[in-house]
Amino acid sequence: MPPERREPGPGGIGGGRSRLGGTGRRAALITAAVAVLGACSGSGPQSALTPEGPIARQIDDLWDLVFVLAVIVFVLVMAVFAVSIFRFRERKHDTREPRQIHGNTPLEISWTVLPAVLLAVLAVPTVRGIFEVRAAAEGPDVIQVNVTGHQWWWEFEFPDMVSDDGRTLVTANELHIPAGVKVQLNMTSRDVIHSFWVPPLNGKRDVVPGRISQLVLEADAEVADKDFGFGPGIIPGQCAEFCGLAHADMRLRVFVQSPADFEAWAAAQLEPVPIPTEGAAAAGYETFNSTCTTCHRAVVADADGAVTTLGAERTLEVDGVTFLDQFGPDLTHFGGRSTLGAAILENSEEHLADWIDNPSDLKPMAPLRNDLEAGKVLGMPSYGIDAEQIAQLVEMLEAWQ
Ligand code: HEC
Ligand SMILES: [Cu+2]
Repeated sequence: MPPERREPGPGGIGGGRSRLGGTGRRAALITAAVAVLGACSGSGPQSALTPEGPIARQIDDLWDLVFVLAVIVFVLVMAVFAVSIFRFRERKHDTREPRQIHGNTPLEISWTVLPAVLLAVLAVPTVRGIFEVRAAAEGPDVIQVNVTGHQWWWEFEFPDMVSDDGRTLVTANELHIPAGVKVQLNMTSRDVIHSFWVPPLNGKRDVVPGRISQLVLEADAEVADKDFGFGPGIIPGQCAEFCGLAHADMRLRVFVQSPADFEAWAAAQLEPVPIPTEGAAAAGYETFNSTCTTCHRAVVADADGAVTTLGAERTLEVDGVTFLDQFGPDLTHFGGRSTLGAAILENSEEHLADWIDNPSDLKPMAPLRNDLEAGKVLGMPSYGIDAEQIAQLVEMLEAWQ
């Protein structure tokens, strides 16, 4: 009995004129063009494919290897596929039934064994890479940084950089590191799971409440002078784990500096800032003390050099390590930072005034749900401060370089 042959229906596969009308075809074309042209955009500053340090380079090299092998497999399989489609296509007037084949042992063995061998070969550098990339940094030169993830900003403390009077170096959202040196991040979260990611320096690592996760950053020596579009040595990064309302605005910047510049930066950060004694800034200081230090910390010195730390020092303990757990970013040297609101805005007087007026206008936050007693902070509230007081605060904060 001759096998039943089905005529291709209209619009079915091989149906000659497809149902894709002009619009559908145009949409398909545009989609394809966007996908293809997207590849021409060059790599942005947050690309893992442009590594700027040895650890990221190792990840990228592995990616290259997998990519090349995958392309070879893809091309081979597609070539066989295309040949089969062409050679065994349906021909007009040829209604013979094709030869029916059941099983081909050599073929089946080879398409089982070859991929297995390929995967085994790839497993060697992959597994080795996982261990090497995860390894904690060791040695006397390693710089330790304790990182606390907050909804929606980053708190950094350098536990080994201590002032004469015993204060550690504390900052937020902008992490300075020396080029060519391993920096060990010990990270935890005070609320939900975040993920620390600076693609050109290492892979991403989840930042989990109640746990310490580690990540080593290392930048090449020449990165300190390289400009990625934000100034020399400045590399953007961001939270890579959805963590609520302002997740997309939980960014950070890494400032890669020459070791000498880094030392100078660290020394300056450990210095207190002066308590303003006259003019608008002095009035700003009053407001700061009455309204802002509930959440923000600042290390100040009076004219005689007596140092005070404003704001409650809140900490949190994880596996024997003490992490900072302030309600808001440390503002001691805020004027010297280049960004505002977890690296979402340039730090300018206008932006700062707008921020103090109503932070939620600039960043989606939920301060109405704050419950400080329960330790819950979901953003900075608007305090209805008048324009003059805002100007005073701006003057004071921007002078705190
Ligand atoms: C209820 C706690 C709270 C109070 C009070 C508070 N803030 Fe904030 N502030 C925050 C939080 C939380 C952030 C971080 C927001 C973010 O980026 O997600 C912040 C961020 C900031 C920043 C940006 C810091 C940076 O590095 O990006 C500045 C500047 C600032 N606050 C100034 C003030 C001033 C001035 C006052 C007093 C008028 C004040 N804050 C009062 C909670 C508070
Ligand atoms: Cu986050």
